[in-house]
Amino acid sequence: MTILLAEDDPVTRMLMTRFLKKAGYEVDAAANGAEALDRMTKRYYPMLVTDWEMPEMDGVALCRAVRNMQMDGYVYALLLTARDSKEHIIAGLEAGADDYLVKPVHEPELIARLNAGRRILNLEQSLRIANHRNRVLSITDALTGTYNRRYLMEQLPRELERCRRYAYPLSVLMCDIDHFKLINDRRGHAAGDEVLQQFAARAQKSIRSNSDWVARYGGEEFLVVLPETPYEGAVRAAEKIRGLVSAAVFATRAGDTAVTASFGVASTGPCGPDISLKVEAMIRCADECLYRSKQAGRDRTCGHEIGVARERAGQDAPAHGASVRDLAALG
Ligand code: GH3
Ligand code: MG
Repeated sequence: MTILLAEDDPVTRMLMTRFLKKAGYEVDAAANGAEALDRMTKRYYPMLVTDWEMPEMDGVALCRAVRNMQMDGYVYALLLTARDSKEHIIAGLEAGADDYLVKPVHEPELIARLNAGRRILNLEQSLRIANHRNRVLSITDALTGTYNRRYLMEQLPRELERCRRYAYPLSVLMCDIDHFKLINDRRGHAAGDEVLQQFAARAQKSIRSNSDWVARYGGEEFLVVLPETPYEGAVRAAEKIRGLVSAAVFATRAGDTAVTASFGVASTGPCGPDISLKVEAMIRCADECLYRSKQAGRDRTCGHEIGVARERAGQDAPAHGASVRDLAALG
C-alpha cells in the first residue's frame, strides 16, 4: 500500500519516510499540499498522511480538495497537527481528514492508526468489488454473457441521445434464430442453450468490440446496437453475422446442428435520429423488418431507414417514420 506523505520540513519528511517504509509501506513524499494534490491527480493513493501547516496549500485545504476529487477508491487521510485544541481538531476532521495525530509523532501510534485505516480501506475495496460484480450480474444475460434487456433499455436511449446530439447515424439489428423450436425439439433444451451461447459468441466476434454491443432481447432474439453506423453499414454487419452463423455447423453435446438466423435492420438517417424518434419505435421497426425476413423465407436480412423519406421528400410517415430504402431482402 502506498502512502502519499505531505510534509514541508525536509528532515521530518526524510525521517517519516524512513519509518513508514520500515513499517512496510511504499512512500511518495511531497513538500507541500499543492505538490501532493498534483500527485493525487496523476495516480490513486489509498493513504494520505499530511502535515497541517505547509506553504502554498496547507493540510486542511489538501484534505478538502481530495474529498472533492473523483478517485479510483477511497483515500484514507491522516492529519498531523502541532495544535491540539478541540476547535482545531474538529476543523481538520470536518475538512475531510479521517484521523489526526498531535506532533511530535509517536511512531508506534502512527503505525497503529495507519493499520486501522488499512482495515477500513480493505473493507471499502471489498465492498467496491462486490458492488461492481453485482452491477455486472444485473446487466448480463446469465446464459449467453451478452447484455440483458435491462441494460438494453437503460443504454439504448443514451446511445440514441448521443447520436442525436452529434448527428451520427444509429442502427440496430434484431436477430432471431430460425426454427429454434425445432432445434430444441430434436436436440433437447440443453443443446438449444448451447446454440444460443454459440450464436451470441459468433455475433459478438463479428462486430466492432469498442463500440458495438449485443443484448439478449428475448428467448432466441438478440439486438445488436451499432452506434455511428448508417443503414448500408448495418445491413453489411447483419449479413456478416448471418454468414458466420450459416457458414459452419454448431457443435453441441447432442451433435452438430446447422443453424440459420433472420435479421431486421433499423437505421436512422445518415445525420442521426430526428427529435421525435424513440427507442421503442426503433426496436419495433427492426422487429417489423425481422418479421418480413421470416415471411420472405428466413435466413435473410430486411432493413428500413427511418425518417429519411419524410425529410427528403416530405412523404407521410408511418408510426416509426418513412423509408426510402425499405428493401434489402438479402439472403
Ligand atoms: P422462427 O423461425 O419463426 O423464429 O421459429 P422459432 O421456432 O425459432 O420461433 P418460436 O418463437 O416459435 O420459438 C422460439 C423457441 O425458443 C421457443 C422457446 O421454447 C425457445 N427458447 C426460448 N428461450 C430459450 C432458452 O433460453 N433456451 C432454450 N433452449 N430455448 C429457449
Ligand atoms: Mg426463432
